[in-house]
Amino acid sequence: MTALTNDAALRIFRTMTTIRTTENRIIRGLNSGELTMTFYTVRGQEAIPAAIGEHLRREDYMVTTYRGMHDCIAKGVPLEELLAEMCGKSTGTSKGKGGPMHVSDPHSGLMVTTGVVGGGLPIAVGLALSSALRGDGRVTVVNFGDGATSIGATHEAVNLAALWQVPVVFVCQNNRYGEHTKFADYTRSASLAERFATYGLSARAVDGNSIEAMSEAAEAAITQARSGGGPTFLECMTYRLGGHSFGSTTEYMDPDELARAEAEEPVARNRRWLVAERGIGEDVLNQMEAEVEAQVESALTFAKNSDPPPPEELHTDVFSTMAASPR
Ligand SMILES: Cc1ncc(C[n+]2csc(CCOP(=O)(O)OP(=O)(O)O)c2C)c(N)n1
Ligand SMILES: [Mg+2]
Repeated sequence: MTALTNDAALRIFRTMTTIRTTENRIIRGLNSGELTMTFYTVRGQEAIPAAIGEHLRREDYMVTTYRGMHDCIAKGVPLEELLAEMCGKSTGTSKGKGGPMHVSDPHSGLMVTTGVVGGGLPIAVGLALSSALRGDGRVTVVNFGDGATSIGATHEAVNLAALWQVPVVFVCQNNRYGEHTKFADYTRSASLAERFATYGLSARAVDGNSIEAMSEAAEAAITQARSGGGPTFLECMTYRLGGHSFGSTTEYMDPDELARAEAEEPVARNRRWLVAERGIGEDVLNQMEAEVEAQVESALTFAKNSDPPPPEELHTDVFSTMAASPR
């Protein structure tokens, strides 16, 4: 295991800042009517993919969910094309026909975004199996929520991955809520890592809001998968700092717990850590934040200035060959 350098910690924090700045800008646009899209907050979950992205290669595969903007950014999907896709524009990763819940960008290894809870895991195990058969050295990372651990497909996928020892990392982003239901109201398991360890793969819980802890866990899991050591299940402990989706309430959430999580939210927390424990200067961080702010604004301008796909392209890219029309 290599020690986390200040350069690596700063790269991870920059990715977190890009994610947070992009979300803040989208929320501002949605609130004012400037933007229209479905949006699932990733606020509070930034450190997980930012640390994972630091240890992945461009050709590695990633699978994510509707709550996946942070994963897309961390995997290296170009911000302009990502925002254009989310805005339904022809310059987007899928020419604006996928939208925010179906982002895919094979050029950067972001293979699938799915709205089907638990649906990503079998796809990821298939991708990892293809890498094992081809011997291409790629690792697949699949992100999913805590609620997805109550779906049958999740268990089928983890079981087969452990049996076949394919190069996959299961990243459970445990934000303590499945839609409007809190963790303790849908399972008696205290620890998902302990429950999934019984399938016979490496499994551990990690502080998903710490750059240092997440980077160490990600590096270990990715190195193990790449070297043929088999899959890992990471239960990344975090907290959803808002309602399920844009416009939905938080009234069913515990207000004290939410306030405590907000006080320890990962962007501010890791910024404090970089200054206090890593000796990074405020000037360095301020400059980075200003650069990111400008980059996000310019990417959004690109997206806003792009055209939607033309009506005559309605059926293009939908099927590999158009099926004959029924009579
Ligand atoms: C198979 C399936 N069942 C139910 C839903 C409805 N649904 C959408 S999001 C969600 C909650 C999932 O919670 P979790 O896996 O913890 O992910 P999070 O939203 O917290 O990221 C549910 C039940 C769905 N999209 N797919
Ligand atoms: Mg959840």
